[in-house]
Amino acid sequence: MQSEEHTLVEEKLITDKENAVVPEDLKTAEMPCITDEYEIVYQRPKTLVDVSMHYCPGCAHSLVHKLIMEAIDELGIQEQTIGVAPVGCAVFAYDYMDIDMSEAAHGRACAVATGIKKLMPDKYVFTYQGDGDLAAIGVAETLHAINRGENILIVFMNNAVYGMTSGQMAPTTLAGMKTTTSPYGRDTSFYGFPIKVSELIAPLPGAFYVTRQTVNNATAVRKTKKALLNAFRYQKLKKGTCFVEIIGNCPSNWKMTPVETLKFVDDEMIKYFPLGDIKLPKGEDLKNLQEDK
Ligand SMILES: Cc1ncc(C[n+]2csc(CCOP(=O)(O)OP(=O)(O)O)c2C)c(N)n1
Ligand code: SF4
Ligand SMILES: [Mg+2]
Repeated sequence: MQSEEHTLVEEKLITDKENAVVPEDLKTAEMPCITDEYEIVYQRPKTLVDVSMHYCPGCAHSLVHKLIMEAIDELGIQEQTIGVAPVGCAVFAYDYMDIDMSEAAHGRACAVATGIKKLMPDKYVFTYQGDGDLAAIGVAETLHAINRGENILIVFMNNAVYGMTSGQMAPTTLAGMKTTTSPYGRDTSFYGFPIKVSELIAPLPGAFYVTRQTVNNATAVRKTKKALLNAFRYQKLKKGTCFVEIIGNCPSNWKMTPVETLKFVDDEMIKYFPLGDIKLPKGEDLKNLQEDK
């Protein structure tokens, strides 16, 4: 948390450059007090609405929203993009994404996205869905949309639980993982095994690009951003569905601190859900991409 004094100095630097005063204890030899001397290296993407989000502290949803919006900004496709929000913790995604968006009933995002894309084939259409939404109630819509090769992007947030409804077991809950409906840990002899959705859908002929990423460290965040950028770009080719699975977290329902969840992703989640590209487009499929943004 910033001290009151520090905040005041920052305000001074921004609003009153000529007369800005830096207290002795904040001064360093290298510290210029004119903001024009700084190069801007990071800014909130303009497509990400400047409001507080409702997510719990440390939740990956907010970070992934930002990455999607950065990708849209960088590709300059804000006006041409339509998103479909899920039912789940990200149900209010449309409050944060300054693009055209539609809500879908629980699990039906791929069906809604299909309708939108068929009516407006030149738009960039994506769904944003949790594991309960996509892999449980929505598994039929998801498989059929991909099998039809719908030219949409599916962003699949896998946090291994039903976050919004207080942490029930999801199709992706790890073996042994405690949830509110598996309080002694998921017993696979009773509940079955966690589904690897990316591996399940990759063999479908309609799947064009399938990758699994995470966001628990800076390198992973950059890779996820690249995957999202590629997935949006590939949509122009009209060759099939792009599927970007992102291993997220849920500090509140995993009963961990945000930092502990990052370690859990490394130690447990990505052991069962290995990261990387599962299906890549063939070179010849990409030959028309260069002229596109
Ligand atoms: C038809 C229907 N069934 C059940 C629910 C209750 N419900 C709301 S969100 C949710 C699960 C969300 O989990 P997930 O998709 O993994 O999203 P997360 O909150 O973890 O991001 C459920 C079962 C609902 N809203 N509608
Ligand atoms: S309950 Fe879990 S998934 Fe939902 S906002 Fe909180 S941390 Fe994120
Ligand atoms: Mg979930």
